[in-house]
Amino acid sequence: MLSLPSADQGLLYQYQGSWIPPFFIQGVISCQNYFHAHDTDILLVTSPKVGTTWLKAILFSLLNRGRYPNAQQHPLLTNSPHELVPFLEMQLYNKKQVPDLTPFTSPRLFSSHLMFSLLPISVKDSKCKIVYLCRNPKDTFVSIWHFRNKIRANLGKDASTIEQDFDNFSKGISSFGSYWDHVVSYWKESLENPEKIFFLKYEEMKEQPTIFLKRLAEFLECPFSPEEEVKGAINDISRLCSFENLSNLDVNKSGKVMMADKSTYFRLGKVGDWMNYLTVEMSETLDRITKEKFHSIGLTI
Ligand code: PAP
Repeated sequence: MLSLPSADQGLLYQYQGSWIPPFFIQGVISCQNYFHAHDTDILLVTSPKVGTTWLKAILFSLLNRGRYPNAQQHPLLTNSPHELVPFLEMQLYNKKQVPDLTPFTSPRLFSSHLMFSLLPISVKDSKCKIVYLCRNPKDTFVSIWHFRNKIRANLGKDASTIEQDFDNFSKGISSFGSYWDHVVSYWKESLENPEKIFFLKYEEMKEQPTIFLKRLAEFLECPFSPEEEVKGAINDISRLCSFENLSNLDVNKSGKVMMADKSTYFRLGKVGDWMNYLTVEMSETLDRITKEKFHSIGLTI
């Protein structure tokens, strides 16, 4: 690993064209070597801080809706979404080179922060479906900055200024990124292979959760029946997984998951908080890069 180029004071290493935190590199390599996707698997892919925790809760609820008719006994009331839908490279394959996946029943639901080019070959070769979530780069960056400062505080380190972190992010140096290459890699694949990759935007999901929940269920081949719709099943899932509900559950207020306090995965959950943090110049820089990277391929965020 020491031979890999590093950045951000050794907090990121360049591996196969992506920036990976050193404590997850072994997990990335093991998952690339040993994870065998099933045709029925579902993989949620995101770059960090775009709403992964939210989509994990939504996908788990959607796929298991027949199993938990009693809302009082729903697993999300007693488990973090990250415990119910683990990351391949940061949780399962980071703990063990070949983890036991037998407890996961079909359809198995996992998640990953890996860029498309870094995914295990079997994910691409199988009929396994991918749900990709992206978020506008400004809110994503602000969320990353807050999260990293929480982690720094836990480690007894000084907070870093927004300017320091902005410089790296805008140069493409961010966990599992660059942010833009990550989004572009899945956007292009989703255009070529819409049956395999469903491309979702945080902002759209936030504005019309029930519409996108319905589309997600259709993509995953478990559409809501007319009876379910009448009973309000879509709204029930939307409410269960809302920021207000999940962030107020005791299970998400204490304890740790993936080295961070569970509460740090729930900060504000809003669109447009970047306006409270970025200067005009920073905002213009991100707009310019985003335009350069996204507009020619028809992607607007
Ligand atoms: P991860 O990549 O480390 O798993 P992720 O869940 O993607 O983190 O990002 C956390 C962001 O999602 C936070 O955004 P913020 O800092 O701008 O507030 C968090 O608040 C937001 N988030 C978590 N749960 C929800 C939810 N249920 N609805 C909307 N946003 C949410």
